[in-house]
Amino acid sequence: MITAYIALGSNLQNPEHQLRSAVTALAALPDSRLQQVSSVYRSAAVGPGAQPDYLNAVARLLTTLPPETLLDALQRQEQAQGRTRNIRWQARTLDLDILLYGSAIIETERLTIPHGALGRRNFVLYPLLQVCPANFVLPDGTDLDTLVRDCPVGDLEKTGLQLHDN
Ligand code: A4P
Ligand code: MG
Repeated sequence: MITAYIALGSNLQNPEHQLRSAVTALAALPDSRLQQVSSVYRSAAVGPGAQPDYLNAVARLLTTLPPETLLDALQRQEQAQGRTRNIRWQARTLDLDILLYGSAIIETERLTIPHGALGRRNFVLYPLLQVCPANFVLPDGTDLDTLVRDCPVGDLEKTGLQLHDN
């Protein structure tokens, strides 16, 4: 089994409900076991134009699905939850990104792992820190603790919402 970390984000059509549905879908993935889901964090949207606030979380999943198969399943779930893809960074009902897939470094047309935004976004780093082992080191040798220390918490706010019985 590989340990994969999945980032969840939503800022449209009842984001809490969107994240709950996504977690239910992650728990039902074949050849996988959902182990833990972080707290839900709220923050203003990063990107152009006025948009509703986001809710974000990170899930830890054990899986034997190959990365592309996992991506297929995540994209199907985004579609099932009404995601449309037009403009980059537009508001969305659901975004599911593969942050990490074991210690793999993958650079293909469809996949960049570790995910490109991992190192610099507070709404990814803080929830990731909650669900990964202490002293976690990324595939390129960077410590997660250092990245978190160097990433201001900004307006990121931990909500009391819990998506999974960890
Ligand atoms: N892709 C490549 N690598 C991966 C990966 N590791 N996991 C490809 C998932 N997909 C990956 O994704 C576009 C393509 O990325 C996919 O077809 C896949 O083959 P997308 O989800 O359609 O596009 P996107 O999400 O609009 O683009 P991108 O660059 O992923 O956007 P971001 O960087 O995720 O930004 N503000 C707050 N507060 N919270 C947020 O969650 N999210 C965004 C989206 C902007 N602002 C935000 C938040
Ligand atoms: Mg995405």
